[in-house]
Amino acid sequence: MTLPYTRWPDDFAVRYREKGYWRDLPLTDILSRHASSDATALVDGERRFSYRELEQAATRLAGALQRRGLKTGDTALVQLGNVAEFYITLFALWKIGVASVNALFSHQRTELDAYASQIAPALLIADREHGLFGDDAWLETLKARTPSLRVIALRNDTLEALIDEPADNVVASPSAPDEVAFFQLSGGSTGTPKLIPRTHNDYYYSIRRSVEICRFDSETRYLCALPAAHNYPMSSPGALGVFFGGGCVVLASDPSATLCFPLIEQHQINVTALVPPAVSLWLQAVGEGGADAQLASLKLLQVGGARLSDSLAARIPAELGCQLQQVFGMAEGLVNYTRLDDPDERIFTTQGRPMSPDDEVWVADENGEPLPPGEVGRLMTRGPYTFRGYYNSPEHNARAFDKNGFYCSGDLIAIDEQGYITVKGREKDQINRGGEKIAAEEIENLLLSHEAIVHAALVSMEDSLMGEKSCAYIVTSRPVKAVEIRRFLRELGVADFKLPDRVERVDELPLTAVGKVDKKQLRQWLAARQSASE
Ligand code: J2J
Repeated sequence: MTLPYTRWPDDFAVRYREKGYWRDLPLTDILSRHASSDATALVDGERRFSYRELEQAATRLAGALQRRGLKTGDTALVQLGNVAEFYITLFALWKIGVASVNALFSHQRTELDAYASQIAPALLIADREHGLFGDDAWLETLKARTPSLRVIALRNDTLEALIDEPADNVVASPSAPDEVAFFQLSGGSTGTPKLIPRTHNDYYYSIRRSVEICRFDSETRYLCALPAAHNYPMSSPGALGVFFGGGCVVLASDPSATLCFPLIEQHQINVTALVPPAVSLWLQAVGEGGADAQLASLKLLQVGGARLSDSLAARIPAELGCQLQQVFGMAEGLVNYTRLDDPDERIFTTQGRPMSPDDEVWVADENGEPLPPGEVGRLMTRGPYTFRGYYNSPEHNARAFDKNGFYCSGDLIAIDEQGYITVKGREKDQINRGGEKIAAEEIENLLLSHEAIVHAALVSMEDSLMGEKSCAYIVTSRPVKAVEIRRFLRELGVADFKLPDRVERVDELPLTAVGKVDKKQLRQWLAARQSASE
């Protein structure tokens, strides 16, 4: 009936409740508290949903799934893009206590397979519009491989009919507030993507506190242009924060200026969230003239997911005509914000400070000892909405946490005397491609399954727009072209953003003194090549 997860120790749970962080309410409360409101909650293209309608649609879907035997403690694999059905499904599953993994729409076979094998889902909700589900070929493979799968509902096919079933005899049965509500996706640094159990209590607190800091309310009109399933546009404060406050979410399928600027004007959007490369493109679009008027209603622009350069940051108020808020968060929990009344200097040059008074954040040296303010080291954190362990991953957890339950995010940071954080780099073996995270090991393993590849190492290379892109260094038994490698990975079924932007064949990979691939050396080679070609 309940899913296993690493709990907070009892004394922490007591304290988090005493302080009012954990209120023992299910996440369904975010919507049901507005159930009698006719205010517009969600706009998806031509479709509009009031709070009442959204709540009713979620209840109908919950009932339809309940009638098909889904129950508390079951799990679901969900893959929906930025469409109303994403939220209808989210709330429907919370209502009946089914914990989902919400895959990104960019995910392909490899990622979905990895999630399905970790959670053994009873339910699959996906979209015929996705290449994988255009016909039943891969679905049949997935079904054969996933004996737990009992119910399948596809958007643009059978999902709509379920949402339209009458809401007879629906029994609200969310999982208990201190149990797993759903799984968030880790950016990852390991071979298989890790899942993050999020409880109702911890996630609801992170949303409420975000709403307070970002001052979301019924006047908020939020454009959701990043992938709706990602933790940032979902909870920081994201769409769930908007729903909590009674505002309106407008969906966009991507963050391009051509799509978003007209939506901002049409729907009088006053806040949105972007990753740094999208900011560059927006600045460029405004620079080309004529767009400023379209952005007139925009008051606040949140930027996070990857490091925003100080110079780009400083251009935002002047050129986009809105306030900047930096957001440094992670699906594992901890979220830092610059505050709305912070001085410009701090907003432009720091990634903010933790949102909760009970976020414990400190900087460790390589031996795990605390460093003084201002020094650069490993980010260590624990708190009322930071998880205590990846799902079913005892070995990885042993490395990712210290003995006191502090999570080591793999980020290298400095904290100033006022508690503000600047992100200085990264220790985890991950590439941050404009906010999209690539676990090097995952791609290296796939590369090694190619018959001609003997050794493989994926490293980041600097990119003026994306911040980072990926380069695969490979040792091969015969000449292989970059296009062949990319085609090979695509055929294995991996999200496009994980395909190496560049492939370098070398005779051997440099090794460190202990015999590991020397990625620092590889990055230096790349940097030298890039500066030579400039
Ligand atoms: C530098 N690096 C950053 C920033 C995240 C809000 C905002 C973002 C995420 C997110 C999120 C960064 N500057 N401003 O979940 O709720 C890098 C760090 C971090 C990792 C987490 C949210 N903001 N990062 O990006 O789980 O390396 O969450 O550890 O995808 O992104 O990635 P993810």
